[in-house]
Amino acid sequence: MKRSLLLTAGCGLAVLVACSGETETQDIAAAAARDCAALSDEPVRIGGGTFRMGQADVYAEEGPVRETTVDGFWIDPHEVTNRQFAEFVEETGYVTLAEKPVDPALFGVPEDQIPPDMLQPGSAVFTPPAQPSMNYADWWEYMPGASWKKPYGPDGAEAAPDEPVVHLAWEDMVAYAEWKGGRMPTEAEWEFAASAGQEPSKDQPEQANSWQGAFPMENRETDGFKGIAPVGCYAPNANGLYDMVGNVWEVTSDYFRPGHDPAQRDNPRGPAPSEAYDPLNAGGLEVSRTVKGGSYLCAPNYCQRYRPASRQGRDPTMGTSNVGFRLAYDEEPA
Ligand SMILES: [Ca+2]
Ligand SMILES: [Ca+2]
Repeated sequence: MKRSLLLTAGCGLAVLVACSGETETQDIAAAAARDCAALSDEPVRIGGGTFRMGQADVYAEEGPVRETTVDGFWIDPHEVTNRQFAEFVEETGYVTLAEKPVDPALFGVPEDQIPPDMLQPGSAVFTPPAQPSMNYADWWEYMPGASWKKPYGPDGAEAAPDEPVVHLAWEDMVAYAEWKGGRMPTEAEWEFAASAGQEPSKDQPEQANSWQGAFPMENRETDGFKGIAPVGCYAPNANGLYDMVGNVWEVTSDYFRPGHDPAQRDNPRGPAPSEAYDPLNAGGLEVSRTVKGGSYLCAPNYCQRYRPASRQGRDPTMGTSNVGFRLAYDEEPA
């Protein structure tokens, strides 16, 4: 686990030590303006098929486009919610990585050089900068006390039951998957389910929560949400899946490398760990996993990743306030 530097993920990345500005809060008034449905948790069957995976006209890491075949599977209809994760924690007593003290030895520097806050349990919270900036270090703050239970930090609101669970490390997601009888989806499965037969587009979608206005200073909230939205506030895609192109990024099982291997076309599983590389987590102690679909922080001027083909690497050892997940299943869940 490496908490000193950053972690990748999202429309930006990284954590940092110091930061100023106002911490994000859920916009209750805006949330009430949308009609958010109470969704079923029942996984959706995705029949196998062949599709054109990747996108050629936005970011280089999303190509090359190639015909890709995926076997059938089941997938959660929405991002795993705080309500669902709480059931797991109540039954098992599980404690997430963000809730545990940090081992100073993991930083690789003398302990007196480590900011004390970085040794406390916590996670990375998006915090709008006080001044215009395009440096992600200015809007990610390592916040002691932030965790899935307190996504905005110790002084913020409790986790809302119908919002996606965030601030989880890879191992936390895998623990939940094992308890639930599912697994993390591959990138190809996720993208096949998200694209749902539609042609790739560069347009900002209305089908999920993203960012309208000039990130990171101007959030117009014309989609109804300043921060995370509960699941089910936007129309599902043609497969009946919600929030595939926004709200929170979703972690897949593939290790990350910029660009796709054109030879991997039959149920691809991404690069081997030794072949993986994430330029945004180059010094990480563990290999980045691939995250998909963008988040509420993706805006036209900064992160046009509110699309099925979008992908970034993500340090598996730490969570943030804009990354979640959903499960896949090989057999119809009981
Ligand atoms: Ca929004
Ligand atoms: Ca999502």
